[in-house]
Amino acid sequence: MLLMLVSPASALAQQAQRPNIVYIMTDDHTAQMMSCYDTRFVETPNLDRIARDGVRFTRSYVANSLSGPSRACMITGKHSHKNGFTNNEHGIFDGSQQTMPKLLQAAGYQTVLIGKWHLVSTPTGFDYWEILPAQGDYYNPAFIHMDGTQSADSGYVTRIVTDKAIDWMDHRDKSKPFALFLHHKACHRIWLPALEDLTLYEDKTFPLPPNFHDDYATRQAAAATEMEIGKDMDIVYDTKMYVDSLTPRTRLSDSYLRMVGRLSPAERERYDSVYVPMSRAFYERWGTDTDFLPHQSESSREGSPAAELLEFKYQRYMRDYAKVVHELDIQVGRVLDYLEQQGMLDNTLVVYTSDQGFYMGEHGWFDKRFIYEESLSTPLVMRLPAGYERRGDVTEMVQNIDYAPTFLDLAGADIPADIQGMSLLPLLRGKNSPKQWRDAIYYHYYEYPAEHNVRRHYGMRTDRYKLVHFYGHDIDAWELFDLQTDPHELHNLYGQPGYEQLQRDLHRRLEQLQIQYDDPQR
Ligand code: SGN
Ligand code: CA
Repeated sequence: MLLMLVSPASALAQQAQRPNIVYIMTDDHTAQMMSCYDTRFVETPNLDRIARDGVRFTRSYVANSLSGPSRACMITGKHSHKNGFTNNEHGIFDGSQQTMPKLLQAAGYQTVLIGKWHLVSTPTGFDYWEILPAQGDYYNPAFIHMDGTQSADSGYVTRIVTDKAIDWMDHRDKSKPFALFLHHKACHRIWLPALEDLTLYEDKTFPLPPNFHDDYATRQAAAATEMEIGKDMDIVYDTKMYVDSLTPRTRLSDSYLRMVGRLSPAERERYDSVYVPMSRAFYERWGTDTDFLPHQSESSREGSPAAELLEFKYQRYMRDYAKVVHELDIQVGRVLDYLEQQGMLDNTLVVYTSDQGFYMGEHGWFDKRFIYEESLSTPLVMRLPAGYERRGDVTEMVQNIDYAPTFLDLAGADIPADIQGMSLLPLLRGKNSPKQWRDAIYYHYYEYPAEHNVRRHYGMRTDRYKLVHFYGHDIDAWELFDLQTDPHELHNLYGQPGYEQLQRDLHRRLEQLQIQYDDPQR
């Protein structure tokens, strides 16, 4: 009989060799603003590095396109109705439930969370955490520590969060594998850039997306929203057109001043040296009574004042967002460099994703929430540990409820039966796709009434079609899109002659998904 003896020391070595997980998640970063997904807008060489050396998911979706709910889906591997955190406004995450970080911990991983949390309750399942209060601040941000105290750090949030993460990795217990949840505030509204990046992109004119001028005909819920760049983006708060002596103080300008007011006098001077001259030129052109600015709804005929203002707001929005992405890209590069220098890259799964996608002018919008492509999608690129052969594009439909089972699978831990997502490891292990994969993903958004006025809806996306139901006491509207012939989702086909059979089939599939995921709302 052959007796295999494993000494405690070698068991320990084996433990330590299980792959680490560096799970970088940003806020509101969308694939249109990553050069490995879309070359129209910005350059993100470090994010592209992850995709180039690993995989890029081309059909990566969220289950509920909003920060808190999305994060709750990720750490539980369950849809919102199961993890209980359906919306930001009334939610408080029940941290006593089963979560992926807790299960990783039980499997012998060190777990750490740095940055945005946004689940209201105190984080559970982490050996160490340091989080931003609520949405956090870009400048000289405060952090909440494990003992409940708060203190502010000096500098720019994206850099500080990265510094803390690298510092933690440097001082960790090296006998164990780790899972680092590195969660940025960037690129959340109001897109305040690092002081080093203030002038970046100011000479660039960004192209308009093809569905920028959407009249929302046939889509009742889309027409009712308050997230249009033209009518809802605020000139002072969002586009930063503020001069002390000129701009009237409003609730939103007060919020803006509170955010930039975190800068020291010298920093503020540097900030103002870029934004104040721009603002002066703006008020010279338009006058100082912003209530009388032309609105997109008036008429955005080419050459009209409304069209000029709309274009101005779009360019300001794109430039500021791009500046924030630039710093993010640099900081992700620092993490990759650190892992490389430490010889850890080949034993680490590096994941880069966001809590949802975002509209960069598609449908004339900013913000997210809808099941329409740009916010249903979220960027997802991964650098794989040794032994995982897949490279290039992964085209299967994946969803953020899949991260929990994926990480558990990678850690060699059991995946509890009540987890609703699927481990992505079968997609990553070999050079090719597995034969069987899901044919549809399910989505449910709840936050209404709320900011941006997006109605509650649930729906499903298959490879080619999307079926959506907007519901509420005064709305009962269905939408159907053929993404192959209408990738910009402008033509609602629901109820149109010729689509009866398809509609019936999609209804049946949607109902099956609601039964499979046990969603009581149907
Ligand atoms: C804030 C923003 C909204 C945004 C939500 C949710 N307003 O309320 O524009 O939709 O967060 O964003 S702000 O004036 O406070 O910036 S989420 O990503 O956190 O869900
Ligand atoms: Ca978000």
